[in-house]
Amino acid sequence: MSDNNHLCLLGLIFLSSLLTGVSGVDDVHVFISSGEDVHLPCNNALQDCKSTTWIYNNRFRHSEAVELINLGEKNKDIERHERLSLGSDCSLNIRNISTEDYGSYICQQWTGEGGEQLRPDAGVYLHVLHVSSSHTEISAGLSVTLFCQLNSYPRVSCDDWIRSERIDLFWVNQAGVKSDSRYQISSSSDHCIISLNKTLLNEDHNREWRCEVTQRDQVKTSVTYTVKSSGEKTSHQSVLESHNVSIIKDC
Ligand SMILES: *[C@@H]1O[C@H](CO)[C@@H](O)[C@H](O)[C@H]1NC(C)=O
Ligand SMILES: *[C@@H]1O[C@H](CO)[C@@H](O)[C@H](O)[C@H]1NC(C)=O
Ligand SMILES: CC(=O)N[C@H]1CO[C@H](CO)[C@@H](O)[C@@H]1O
Repeated sequence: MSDNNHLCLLGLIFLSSLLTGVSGVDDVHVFISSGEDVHLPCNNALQDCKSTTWIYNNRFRHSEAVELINLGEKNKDIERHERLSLGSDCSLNIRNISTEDYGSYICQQWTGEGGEQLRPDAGVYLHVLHVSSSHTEISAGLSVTLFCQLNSYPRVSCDDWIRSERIDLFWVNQAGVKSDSRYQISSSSDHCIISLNKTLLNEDHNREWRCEVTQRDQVKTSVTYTVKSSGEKTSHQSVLESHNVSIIKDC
């Protein structure tokens, strides 16, 4: 193992103890905004990745777990296979995250097809933040609602998970002031959607609004929206631009 890998492993252990806190189970939680690329660490990897299998679990969408990578080879039968790749450290890379990619990802090591499992499962929970808007083009006087949604797959019930992990969703204005911290939770036993809306007033145009997910008061990921007016009197066209800040970085 190279020094880099050591550092990475240490980082992940620190991260997982930080994020799981009370539960004591060393699953890793990764928060990411839609459209970004994500790197899911495999904490039980062996020297090469020929033993690595990645499984995806989201009972809300699939009745059974889906095998994404089988013994180091990508499963070409799945819809999103073009966005997936296996890193040299056996991590799972997913490009251009969509809101439907949230869920539980499990890294396993096997001796071969139908063989024995070499190490305990290593789990990663992926939580996806997505911001959308009621209008893509804005004319003067029109009120625009921005929607911010976190799609999650908690191990326990959604309400318990949010409370115990102290997850919060906020709209933050350009001055860094939090507003509208009341969010709505819709949940079933298998998934959890936390949503937060913000209606823009006229004076909010040309300003930046950021939706942030925090866990234990630390920002995990955020999406920034800038509402821009073109200044063209005849068309009154405005463009909604989005960019993002990713907090959990690749190893
Ligand atoms: C990312 O995915 C969205 C649909 O989810 C698609 O519209 C967009 O073109 C994709 N971007 C890239 C760079 O592939
Ligand atoms: C946000 O808007 C959606 C769609 O209008 C609505 O279903 C949801 O209840 C709203 N959420 C909040 C927290 O107001
Ligand atoms: C869609 C998008 O803007 N993704 C960007 C999110 O932020 C990361 C890190 O700054 C960029 O690398 C992505 O391109």
